[in-house]
Amino acid sequence: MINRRTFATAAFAFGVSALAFAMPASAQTKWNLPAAYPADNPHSENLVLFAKDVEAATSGKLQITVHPGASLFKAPEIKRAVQSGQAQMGEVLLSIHENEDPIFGVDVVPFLATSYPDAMKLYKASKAAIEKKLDAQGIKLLFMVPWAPQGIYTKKEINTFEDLRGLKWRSYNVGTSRLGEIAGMQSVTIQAAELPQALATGVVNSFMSSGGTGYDSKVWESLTHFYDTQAWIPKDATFVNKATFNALDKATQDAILKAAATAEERGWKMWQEKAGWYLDQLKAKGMKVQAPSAALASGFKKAGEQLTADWLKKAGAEGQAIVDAYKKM
Ligand code: PCA
Repeated sequence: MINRRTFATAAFAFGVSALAFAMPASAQTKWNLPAAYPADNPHSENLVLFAKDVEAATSGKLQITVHPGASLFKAPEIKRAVQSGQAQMGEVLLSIHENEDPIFGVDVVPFLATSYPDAMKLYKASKAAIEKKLDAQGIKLLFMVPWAPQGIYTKKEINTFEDLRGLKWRSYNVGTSRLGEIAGMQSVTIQAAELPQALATGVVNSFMSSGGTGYDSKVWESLTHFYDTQAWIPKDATFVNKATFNALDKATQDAILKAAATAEERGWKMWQEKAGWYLDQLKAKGMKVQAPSAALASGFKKAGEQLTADWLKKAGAEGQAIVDAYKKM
């Protein structure tokens, strides 16, 4: 005999599935895209344009809401949220996941690719491997967009690598935290969304990043110097849950892939155009923006060699093959 409760549950389930079947083919699908960086950062602006392109190409059938500033998920949680289907799409710096797989940190190997043309070559040399790793995690890579070359922010003049010793250093991935260790700094991992507060409260007094994140964090309110070391150009990845993507009809899949290709091209352009502007803004706010001294540059190069050796050891033959392919390009 069916008791009341079972019956009610079954009736409810039937009601829901009947409703699902009754949905017209033109029904809207709404997706969330948690993103890690502020709304007025080029990464987020590019994602909003991407979402608009998808919406237009699907005649409004697929609506993607971008949640910038790590407002829906914190930066280190975005990838897992997409992997587990809590969010359909996501965007974050890929190298914050280097601890899962060294290949995710290929673009933060120091001084390997420090100009945009070289960063693009390295991307081409590494893309297939990155796609494969993400695919094995149930994630489909859509596109990758760079930041600007990374430099060092401090609150005092730094003339040699040794001058960094003892500073309270903010790191954002394996490489920056290892760099802090090598330089004898007190390193603490803080993602960009929490950086303004960490600076304001004096939890950190130095970090490595782009002009973009310095600007986003109003760095001039706490720090005074920026050394343009151009150590590497890290990239953000935008990705989608693989099963969710595969369940879409072909036309919608194609619309996403086309918008992704457009967003990738646009994102690279946006950053190349804005990288210099960010440094000008830092100067306008009174910061000393300068090239590193020869002694700082050479000390930094040496630390970079150590980081490169660390990475090659972890990344093994697969990492070496990417570096070799890149160098041949
Ligand atoms: N900004 C991000 C990652 C690299 C960058 O330029 C950050 O500092 O967290």
